[in-house]
Amino acid sequence: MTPAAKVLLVFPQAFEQNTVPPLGISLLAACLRAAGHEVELLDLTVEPLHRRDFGQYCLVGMTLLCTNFPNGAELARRIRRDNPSVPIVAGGPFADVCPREVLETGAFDLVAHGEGERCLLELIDALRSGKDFGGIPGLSFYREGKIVRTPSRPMLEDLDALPFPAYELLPMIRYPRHSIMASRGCPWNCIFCDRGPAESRKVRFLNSCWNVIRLCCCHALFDPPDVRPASPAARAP
Ligand code: B12
Ligand code: SF4
Repeated sequence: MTPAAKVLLVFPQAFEQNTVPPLGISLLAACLRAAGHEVELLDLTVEPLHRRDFGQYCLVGMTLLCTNFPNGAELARRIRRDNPSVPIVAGGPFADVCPREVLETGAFDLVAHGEGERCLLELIDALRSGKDFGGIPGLSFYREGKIVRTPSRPMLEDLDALPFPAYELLPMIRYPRHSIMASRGCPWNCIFCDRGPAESRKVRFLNSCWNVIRLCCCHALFDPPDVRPASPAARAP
């Protein structure tokens, strides 16, 4: 068991503000906290970047979309300049599809492919215990001047086992809407579509009761006047 780590997860500034809290890094934060780690979340589409000592983190992780890649790379370069020993990891749809473009910026150490929940925990364990991360599935990185990619990892089967997203770490008042995850995956194959790293052909649903509880918690915590149960089942006494 390695000691607890302090991790920063960032959604870099994009073309536009997020109108809902970023689900991916909120889930990753909740998983890290459940494992005893300390996490800070920053959604730079809705909040400014205040001065901070990036050297305090054992890892900085970013979600990259095509819309925030340039800003994410710029931020990673700034962090790298003053804190060369802090690993910077990119995940999310853009990093998943374009790992070369991300790694060639020279600002990111690693790209995480696919679902990040287990990958990030294993990576932090490896970094904290000084083990080689080359055996962790779902990563791309430079080794001996070449980009190597480790085998893909299987998708999560039991989505109900995931914790509630760590929305309490975000400025929830800045989002006009909330979202909850009901499923992952899509069985179809439209040629223009990149399903996203947390998706697969196989559809995986959350248990409906658990989902209704999540929805109610979300409203109760962040939007009390507007509690609208999603299904008749939720209105039962
Ligand atoms: C729902 C959704 C939205 C919602 C956001 C909901 C939310 N709560 O976050 C809304 C409607 C707001 C939205 C908006 C937009 N979206 Co959108 N959206 C999606 C959708 C359908 C699902 C995303 C999601 O929540 N997945 C579930 C979570 C759990 O997965 P995730 O975010 O990918 O995170 C996981 C992994 O990526 C990984 N991971 C993520 N970050 C990190 C970081 C680290 C360090 C690690 C280790 C791992 C990791 O681990 C996470 C957990 O497993 C995807 C398509 C898809 N199926 O993925 C498109 C998608 C992400 N959207 C896309 C786009 C283009 C947009 C918009 C630009 C559209 C527009 N023109 O306005 C905007 C961007 C908003 C912005 N501010 O930039 C594209 C991105 C393309 C790309 N290559 O970058 C996608 C992939 C759709 C597509 N195929 O074109 N979107
Ligand atoms: S666009 Fe993508 S997610 Fe939507 S139905 Fe087609 S394959 Fe599925």
